Amino acid sequence: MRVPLLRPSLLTERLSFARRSLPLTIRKGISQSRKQYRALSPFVELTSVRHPEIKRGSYSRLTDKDLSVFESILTANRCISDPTDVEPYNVDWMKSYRGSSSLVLLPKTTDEVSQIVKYCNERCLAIVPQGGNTGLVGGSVPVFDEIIISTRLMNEIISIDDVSGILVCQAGCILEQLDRYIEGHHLTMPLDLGAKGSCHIGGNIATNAGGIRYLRYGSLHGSVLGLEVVLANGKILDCLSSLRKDNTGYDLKQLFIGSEGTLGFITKVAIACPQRPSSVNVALVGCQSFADVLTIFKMTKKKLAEILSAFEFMDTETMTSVFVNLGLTCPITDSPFYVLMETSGSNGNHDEEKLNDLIEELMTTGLVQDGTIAADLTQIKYLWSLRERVAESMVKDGTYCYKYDLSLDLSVFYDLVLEVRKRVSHIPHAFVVGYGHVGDSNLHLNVSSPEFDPHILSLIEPFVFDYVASVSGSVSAEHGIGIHKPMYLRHSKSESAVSLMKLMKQTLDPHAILNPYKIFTS
Ligand code: FAD
Ligand code: 2HG
Ligand code: ZN
Repeated sequence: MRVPLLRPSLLTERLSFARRSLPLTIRKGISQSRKQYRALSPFVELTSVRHPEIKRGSYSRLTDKDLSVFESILTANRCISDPTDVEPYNVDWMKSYRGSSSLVLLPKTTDEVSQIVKYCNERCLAIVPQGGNTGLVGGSVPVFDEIIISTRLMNEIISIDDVSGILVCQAGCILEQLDRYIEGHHLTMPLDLGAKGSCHIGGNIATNAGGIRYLRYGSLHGSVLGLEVVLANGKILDCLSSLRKDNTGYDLKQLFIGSEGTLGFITKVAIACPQRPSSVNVALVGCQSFADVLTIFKMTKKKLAEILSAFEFMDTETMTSVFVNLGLTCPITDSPFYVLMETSGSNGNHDEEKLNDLIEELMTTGLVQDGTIAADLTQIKYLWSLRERVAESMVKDGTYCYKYDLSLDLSVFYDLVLEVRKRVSHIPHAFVVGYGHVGDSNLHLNVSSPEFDPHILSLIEPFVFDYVASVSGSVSAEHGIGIHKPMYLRHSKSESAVSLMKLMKQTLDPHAILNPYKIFTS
């Protein structure tokens, strides 16, 4: 059923679609049997069993004496060793990776992290830094018995400067809580992502997270001004500058941004926060083809220019996943593709006029058939939830989700989704969706199935990574390499670059105690 919610004549009225409950067309469905299967298999296989090719390094094994040293640094209640309490820290958000650590440490201060890491280095005990454990490449959980050091209690806001917009805080602050805090100062965090309610700013920096406002605020390589990092030998590296400009030699903090916990443990962060926009508009439109998505993107950039703050796309299978698995509904249905666009500015009338003009033009030219503009904050949040909750819907869809976050030239961007769909078309329960940050040329390709199936994996990998390499894309646009992609690192990095990366790793972490088995194959 097509509901023409947005017509040029209605543009200024705004629509209260949230009150409507629309009948939805469900296409290739997520069967009941799949849901039952999921309920029956909560067990997550150990990564070391699923990947027997990964061999445990020659690290020491944890002893009672080690535990008492950690207890003397932290007190006993911040050393978690009860297996039931340790278990959630051993399993990643997707429930795809599971380690067998027997100890989680919860430091509160940099000095405590420094003492712990120094001791681990001397004893050759491997460790995994962990933030909100929302990472999507298995980087935040152990493979074997690595000790987990969580930033959960390192959540102090140190300072906020109203004039410069610079925030200094500990690494364990939750992204959404930081954003709420600085809202009172008319500032906003320069990144936003679906995991904001759980992910830590230290984890965001360690993964160089992208997210939905990358288009507007750019990379953390630009907004992070300073870092404090505990190195593998326990020494504290003070690069916590809060200067916008500083050209005194090598910019060392950059090394740790996106290093996935393999070069140092981030303890404090200085980050530049932009002015919070006072006017935000969100529109969701439907169109017929991916080529139309690109034409809409071009027109949107031209028309909205400086107020454009997000441009995301979802294919119809993606929408089916959020409808079926999360019970969400949408004011527009039956479109092969959907685009969610957002404006952020300081003049409501001006921004609305620009957005309305754009939508009117998109409809007049026939590029867009259906669409809606959110009328208030509740509707803005609702429209965003259709996009931000895709990852959650795909984990609910099947027990296992094969995830890819790829940088691809827009000219070949969606072809890969079609190719993968073809490759698994004979598997009844394999469900393929394509969505993502099209404004940043970042495709999210997800395939779900009731359980981890090596056959399905063999149909997707290495095909996907080979394809990406053949068109000079990147095997990771934003989630990182983690434990999922070390053997594909060279698909996107030259041999000379990998050699220098390894040299840096050896120099900074000679005993390789920091997050072993991640990024590199050996
Ligand atoms: P964790 O998952 O705990 O750790 C991630 C990595 O960082 C690990 O390798 C870990 O060892 C390391 N690490 C963590 N803390 C530290 C530290 N203090 N020092 C050194 N290393 C550390 N990612 C995006 O880029 N864009 C998105 O839009 C996006 N959306 C998401 C939506 C959902 C629903 C989910 C579940 C995830 C999403 N992600 C996204 C992935 C994930 O949220 C990000 O990678 C996030 O930045 C990870 O933060 P975290 O605190 O959970 O880190
Ligand atoms: C997003 O943009 C995240 O929603 C998650 O990066 C993507 O789950 C995924 O594949
Ligand atoms: Zn993303």
